[in-house]
Amino acid sequence: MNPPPTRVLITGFEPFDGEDTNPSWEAAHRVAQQPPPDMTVTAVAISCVFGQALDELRDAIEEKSPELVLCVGQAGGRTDLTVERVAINVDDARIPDNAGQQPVDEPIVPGGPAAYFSSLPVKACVAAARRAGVPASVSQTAGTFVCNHLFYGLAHLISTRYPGIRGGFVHVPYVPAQVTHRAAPSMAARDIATGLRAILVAARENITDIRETGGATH
Ligand code: PCA
Repeated sequence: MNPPPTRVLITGFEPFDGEDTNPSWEAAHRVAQQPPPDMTVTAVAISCVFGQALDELRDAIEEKSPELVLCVGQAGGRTDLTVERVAINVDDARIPDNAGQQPVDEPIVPGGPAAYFSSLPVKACVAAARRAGVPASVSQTAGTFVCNHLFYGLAHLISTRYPGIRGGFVHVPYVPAQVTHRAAPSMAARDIATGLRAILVAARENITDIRETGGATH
């Protein structure tokens, strides 16, 4: 008998910073509609609001009992899918969130660890996206806005309440419709979704990471 399908929660964000769309949600939605083989994927849209984003994530985890969680966010200006290595315990917002909050140098979890590493095999995820024909790389920083906030909150939940879950974060470029009037890199939502599917499969199949360079000199 086949094992039951892997339960996956994928999240994307609502638009922020005056944009009409958020590629992370466009792609997450596509992955849920056409999941990889042997996975059931639920997509949840997360508010771009400090605090509230974590409440929504916790509710979704409680409701869906996922085994794998992949949170996705827009990183406008990046050229490829970037699998985040580390989440840090600080909110430092360059722009207000969608509720007008703009925290500066505040801990996400007071007294919590300075940082958490992704519990996904980041190198294997990058390699899998590349094999699927989608540009990807490791990122050493998820920033200090709501995406890092959500990633840190996810890692803290896993560490303190859900040790059986593995989860991580991927930043994605703009979609073409967002850059028709400016010189910035973009990637079609269909291609982003293809990369995310490959990342999910790699995350399920690789409990330990592969050894491959993915570092940066700066
Ligand atoms: N990107 C922002 C927050 C929401 C999103 O999609 C970030 O990188 O923090």
